[in-house]
Amino acid sequence: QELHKLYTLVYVLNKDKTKILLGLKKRGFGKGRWNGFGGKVEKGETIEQGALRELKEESNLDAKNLEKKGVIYFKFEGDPVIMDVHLYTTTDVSGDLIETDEMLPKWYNVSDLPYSSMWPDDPIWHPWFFEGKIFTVKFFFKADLETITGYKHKFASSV
Ligand code: 6U4
Ligand code: NA
Ligand code: NA
Repeated sequence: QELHKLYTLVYVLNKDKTKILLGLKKRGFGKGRWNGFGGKVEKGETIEQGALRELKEESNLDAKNLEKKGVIYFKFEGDPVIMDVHLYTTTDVSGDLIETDEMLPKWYNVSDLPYSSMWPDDPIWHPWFFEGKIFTVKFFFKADLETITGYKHKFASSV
């Protein structure tokens, strides 16, 4: 029996898409790793509302519009829960970027991302993302949260 839990992940890019805003996660799941902004979708909100809320909570930024880019599924050995991470991007944000209890934000050149301190699946799907593809992918991890034992992906026209 599979149990799915909904999460969001927002990648904020600058207008010419040469820079990406990442946050160093200061607590909880993925602590010590650089990733996009996001979290659990709460009861009573849509996935997109959850994405906007988490972006705001974690960076203080408001996004005008989000573009859906994919869904990344994570299965960890020994855990019945599948994480469904809904991936969005935006180049249109307003407000003052701040460090929060959860995230230390930093702009990176997309050509120079800190992959050794990111989730190990990121270098696999980033090329698809940066080529503008829409995709679904499922990653199978060992319980160590570090080792990928396999993945399956598909490209789509929408997700
Ligand atoms: P709390 O502390 O309960 O408020 P919450 O912010 O709701 O937590 P969190 O931060 O645990 O949820 O959610 C996990 C976040 O990590 C989501 O934004 C998805 C993101 N994430 C998970 N796997 C990722 C991966 N491989 N690469 C990545 N982000 C990932 O960049
Ligand atoms: Na989060
Ligand atoms: Na949350």
